[in-house]
Amino acid sequence: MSEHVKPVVWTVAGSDTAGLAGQVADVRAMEALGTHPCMITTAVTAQNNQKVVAINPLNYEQINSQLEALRTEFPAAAIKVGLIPTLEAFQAITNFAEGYEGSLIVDPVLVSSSGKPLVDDEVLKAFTRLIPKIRLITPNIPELRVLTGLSVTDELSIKKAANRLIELGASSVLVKGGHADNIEGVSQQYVHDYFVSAEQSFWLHSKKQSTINTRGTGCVLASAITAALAQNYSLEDAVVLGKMLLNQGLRHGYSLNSESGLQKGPLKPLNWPNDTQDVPLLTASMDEPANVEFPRCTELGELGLYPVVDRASWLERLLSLGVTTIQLRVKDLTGDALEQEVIAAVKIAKEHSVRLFINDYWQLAIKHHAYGVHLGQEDLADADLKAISQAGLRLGLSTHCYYEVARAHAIKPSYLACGPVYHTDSKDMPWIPHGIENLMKWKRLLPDYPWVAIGGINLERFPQVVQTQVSGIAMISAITQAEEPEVVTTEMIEMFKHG
Ligand code: TZP
Ligand code: MG
Repeated sequence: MSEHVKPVVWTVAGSDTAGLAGQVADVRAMEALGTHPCMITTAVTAQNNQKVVAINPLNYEQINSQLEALRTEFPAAAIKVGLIPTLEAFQAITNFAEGYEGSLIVDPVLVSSSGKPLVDDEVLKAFTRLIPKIRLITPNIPELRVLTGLSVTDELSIKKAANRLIELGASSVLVKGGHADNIEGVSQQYVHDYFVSAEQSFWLHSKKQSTINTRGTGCVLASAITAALAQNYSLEDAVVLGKMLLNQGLRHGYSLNSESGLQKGPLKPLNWPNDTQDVPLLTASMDEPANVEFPRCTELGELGLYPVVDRASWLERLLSLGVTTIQLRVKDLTGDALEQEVIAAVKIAKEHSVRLFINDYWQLAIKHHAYGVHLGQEDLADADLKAISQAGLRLGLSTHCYYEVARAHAIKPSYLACGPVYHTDSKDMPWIPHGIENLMKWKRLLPDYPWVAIGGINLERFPQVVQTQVSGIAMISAITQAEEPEVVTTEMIEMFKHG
C-alpha cells in the first residue's frame, strides 16, 4: 500500500472537553498506527480531571446521520465503540452493527475512573444485545464486574468472568489489568492483562510505569487494536501491538498546568511501536514470567550460515567447510534410530567445536549434551524450559508474528528466529512471507537478541539477507537440495564473512 493511502477506521464514542480521553485519545492512537480515523460522536461530554460535569447525549437521528454520512464513502475496516450513553444511541449502533461485516471492538465505558456508573441499568441491559456482534470487548476489572454481575477477586475469577462474556456471545475478551488493586496475587512490578477467545487464552505482562499521565489509556488500547486489525493483523497480534502502543503512550504522556497546580494529563502515543521496553511479556498465567535463563550463543562470534539438516551425515559433509552453527531437524525417525542420529551429530559437532542445535527433541539434546535446542512455539507447551536451562543448553525459538515475538520475549531465549522471510516449500506455513522489511523491524524492536533469518533463502537472496546484519542465516533446501551442497555452502560462508 502507498504510504499516502490509509485504511479508514471509525471511533463511535464520546468527546472529551478536556482533550484527555474519549475520541481525542482514539484519534491519537489510530493515527499513530497509520490509519485514518473517522468520528461518530455519541455524546458531548463536559468534564475535567475532577469530575464529569455533564454527559450530553446525541439522539438517534444525530448519531444515525453520522453513520450514514460515512457508510458508503468512508467504509470502516474496523470500528471502535466507546461510550454508548443512552438506549437511543444503542439503537442506532446496534442497527448499524447488524449489517456490518468488519470487526467491532468495544471498550465498555460503563464506570468512570472514580468508580461512578456512567450509564443506567437499561443501557447496561441493552449491552448484552450488542455482545454477539463484538469481535473483542475490553473491560477493566470494575467493568467486568458490572457486565457479568460476578465477583472478581483473583486470577481464577478474572478468567471465569471473562468466560462468562464469551458465553454471552462475545468472540473474545481482553480484561485490562490497570484497575487491579484489589486483586489477589497481582505483582507490584507488572500490569497483567488477560485475553481469552474460543480458541485460546494468554496473559500480557507490562512493567508498571510510574506516571500520573494516564488519562485515556482504555481508549488508546482499544483504538490501537482497531487500527491494527484494519491492517489485517490477527487479533492476537493486534492485542500485542495495542499494548505496545499503550506502553509507548504512557512513556510519552504529559501533564498540564492549572490554577490549582499540576493536572494529570493524557498518554501520548506517537508512532508504530519500535522500542523493546514497550513489548509486553506473553505467558499462560497471571504469575510474573519465570526467571529462567539461557546462556548466550554468540560468545564465539555470530551464528553465521546455519544449515538445517535431517541426518548426522550432513555434519560430516558440511562442518569441515567452516560452518559454525548447524541444526539437526529430524522429522521422520523415532526411537533408537532417532537417538543414534542425535548421538552421531553431537559427536561430529564436538570434534569441530561447532554449535549444534537439536530441533524438537529437547530430552535427547539434554541427555547427549548437545550445544542447544531449537523449538517452534507449538513445542513450548510440552517442553521443560527449566530443565533445558538447568542443563546449560542454549535455546533458539521460532517467531512468525507479534504474538509469538511477545511470547518468546517472555522466555528470553539464546536467539530468536524470524521466518518465513521468503516463500518456502520446506514447511507448511500459514504466514505470508515477512520479507526483509519485517525481519529488520523485529530486529530493531528486540536488538538484544541474536536474530536468525529462515525461510526460502537461497544463494541468490543470500546477499540481501546478509545486509540486514542478522546473526545467523538458516536454510534447508538451498543446501540439502543443491546439486553441489559443498560449493553452495562455501560460497555463502564467504559472502557472510564479507558482509
Ligand atoms: N521455519 C521457518 S521457514 C522453515 C522453517 C523450518 C523452512 C526453511 O526451509 P527452506 O528450504 O530454507 O525454505
Ligand atoms: Mg518443532
